[in-house]
Amino acid sequence: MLTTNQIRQYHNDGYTIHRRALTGTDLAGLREHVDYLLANLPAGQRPEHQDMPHLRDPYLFRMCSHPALLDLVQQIIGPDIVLFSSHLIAKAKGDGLEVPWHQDAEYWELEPMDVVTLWLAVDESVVENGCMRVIPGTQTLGPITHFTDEHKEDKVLDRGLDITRFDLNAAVNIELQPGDCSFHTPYIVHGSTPNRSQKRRCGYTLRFMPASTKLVRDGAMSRFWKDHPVFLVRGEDTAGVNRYEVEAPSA
Ligand SMILES: O=C(O)CCC(=O)C(=O)O
Repeated sequence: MLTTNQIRQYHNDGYTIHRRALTGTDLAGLREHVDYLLANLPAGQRPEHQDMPHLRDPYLFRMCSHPALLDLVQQIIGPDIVLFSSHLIAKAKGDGLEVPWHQDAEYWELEPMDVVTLWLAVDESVVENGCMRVIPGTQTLGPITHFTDEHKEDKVLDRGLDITRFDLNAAVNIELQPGDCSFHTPYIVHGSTPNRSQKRRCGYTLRFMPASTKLVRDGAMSRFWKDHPVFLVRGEDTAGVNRYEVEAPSA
């Protein structure tokens, strides 16, 4: 379980780290499954761009509903938990793409912007192979204007922030061992460097919102979110603001 200090850090600094969230056969199974997926990517697909894989992969969907992970998430957002999205970001050895500095909220239309990301380390993720970096406290700045990245084809995202306005000495490297996880808030400024090392760096990001957060389906980003499936993975629909899928994805 998360300690009071971890929960306080999440709210005050915008992130926290939790060790050994997934262990034993669960962790071994995830690593084996990811190895298989990455070895069998469709031709031309980069391993960083595995967006929403839980919608087509029952194994990953089950991982997104893993009781041990939901127990942690519940401590942050409460008992009614909605699986909003997920993204497998694997940076191959020697060739992994940079994730530009950004705020996740730039890509989402949620009311309120209450959502937590659980970043689960599939591989060891350290400075050498391009671990995630966060700038603590930046979540209090609210939405910041993003710019289309000049070299977006070499990046995981097409938009980024003018980072010169931030003190990069304050950035924290989120170094994790397989099975560890971090949590971050939707407005915290974060990113990661390319992976030039000889070690793959794979993380699985799981995004959860409380059932009181509404996914706006008919707003400015409706082409992305209009028909996006969301799942009540724990608790009850107490707020009635979303349309949930009734069945888990099947193979
Ligand atoms: O995996 C990374 O390096 C960045 C992940 C990220 O931007 C996120 O989980 O929101």
